Amino acid sequence: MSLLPALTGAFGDGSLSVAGERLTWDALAARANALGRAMQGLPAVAVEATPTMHTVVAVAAALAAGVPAVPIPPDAGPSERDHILRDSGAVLLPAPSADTSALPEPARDSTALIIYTSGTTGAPKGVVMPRSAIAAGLDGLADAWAWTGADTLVHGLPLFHVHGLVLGVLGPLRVGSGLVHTGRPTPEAYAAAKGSMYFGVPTVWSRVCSDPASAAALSGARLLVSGSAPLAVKVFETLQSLTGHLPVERYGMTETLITLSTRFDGERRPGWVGRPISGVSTRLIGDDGEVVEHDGVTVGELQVKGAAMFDGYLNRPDATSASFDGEWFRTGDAAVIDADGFHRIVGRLSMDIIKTGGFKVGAGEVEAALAEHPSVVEVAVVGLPDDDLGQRIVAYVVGERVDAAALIEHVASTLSVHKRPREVRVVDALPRNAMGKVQKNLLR
Ligand code: MLC
Ligand code: AMP
Repeated sequence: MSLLPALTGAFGDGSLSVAGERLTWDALAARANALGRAMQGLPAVAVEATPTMHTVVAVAAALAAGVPAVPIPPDAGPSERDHILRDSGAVLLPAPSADTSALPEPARDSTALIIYTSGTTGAPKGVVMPRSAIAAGLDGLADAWAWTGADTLVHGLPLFHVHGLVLGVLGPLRVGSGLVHTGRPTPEAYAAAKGSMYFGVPTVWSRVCSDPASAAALSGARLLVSGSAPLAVKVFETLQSLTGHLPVERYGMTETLITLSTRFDGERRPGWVGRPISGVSTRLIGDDGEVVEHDGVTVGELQVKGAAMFDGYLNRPDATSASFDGEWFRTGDAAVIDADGFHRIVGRLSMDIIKTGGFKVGAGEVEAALAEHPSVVEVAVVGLPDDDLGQRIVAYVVGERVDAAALIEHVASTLSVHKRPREVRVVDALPRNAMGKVQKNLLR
């Protein structure tokens, strides 16, 4: 079976709509095949991943051609953009060919996407994702959510990460469901779209809860799905009372795709992310390397393995081997598993990974950008609890004549807007331990 049957005429007369532009499956396939034919032989293509049909066509074309697609956040500043282009070797999109016929299916194990993700320090790493992983990951979700061609998926998530791009675009292209991408994930746009399945990060669901009229309009849907960050129990319960739906919560990572989810036909428990999707196994490892009991209370590092695994970090064999314990991928998330196999994510092992609005941001990357600024002598960046964003980025700065707005703008314009601190707090000194290491737990 091809990775994306939508590009080979398998689904008849369905359609998708992205930010107001509609295409039938046939028209999408024609555009993707024409552009893909012109891409053949390129090392990788960079796609300026605006929330538009152009992005969907370009990514579909690269997948049709078997050329790795590298989505670039459209708001990426020069240093982030230069890093991604240099590291991936991706080239700009060519002009489409006139030939719109279907391309032969590329090898199953070839690279489909290279998606950049933040670590605790340094520049983002390119996650090399093979076609086979995308097929396995999407099939697991289709099973967990009974996701079929009869569905219409609605979301407005960014198209440069796993949630919006792999689940939210390649999902419909594999399953044959309709897609309405709303451009931005606003409550009003979700309400107007009248879909059967909705995707959102917790910030989106919390904003839906603040708009009861829009929330009520989702009551006719089949499944509301949350992921990319923890869904607060309060939001889960408010969503239930306003929409009549218990949201499905799922957990994943760029490197592993979605590994855990509650099911369309199973228990949905606030604060818990369910069981492994088909083809995935998990284990919990304690501080001394021992396997932790499934008693619902003892915390360990969550490790996962399965068919939807990435091939490694591009040009970073060191980081790749450090992230595995044998065949098990170390998620860096702390979790518990109960006797029924239900998983709850209790936090991150490292304070240097911040999740803000569902975006993963490395404290070290933001600290490095701030340290370049002439007014900054020392800086430490942390994520503080935030009702809207889950965590908000806060920079503690030691410096001279610090202008908070200028520092925030400096990060927004060199990295990307979502990596900017929401707050800058000027301090006389950073708390340090006897070794001289900044004690971020004291800042939090
Ligand atoms: C503020 N703004 C600025 C700015 N400060 N613009 C330029 N420079 C500055 N310094 C602007 C913003 O661009 C925006 O403008 C407006 O102010 C509000 O900004 P915001 O507070 O950030 O809100 P918003 O943009 O609405 O973002 C909320 C959000 C977003 C939920 C829509 O965080 C989001 O899209 N999150 C999804 C992240 C995601 O998809 N993660 C998945 C990772 S994959 P304007 O004009 O644009 O409104 C993964 C695996 C898995 O995690 O499990 O799924
Ligand atoms: P990313 O690298 O952007 O793919 O982000 C992956 C991280 O998001 C995971 O390691 C988790 O910390 C977090 N995450 C994703 N889904 C959930 C969830 N449902 N609950 C809690 N954390 C989540």
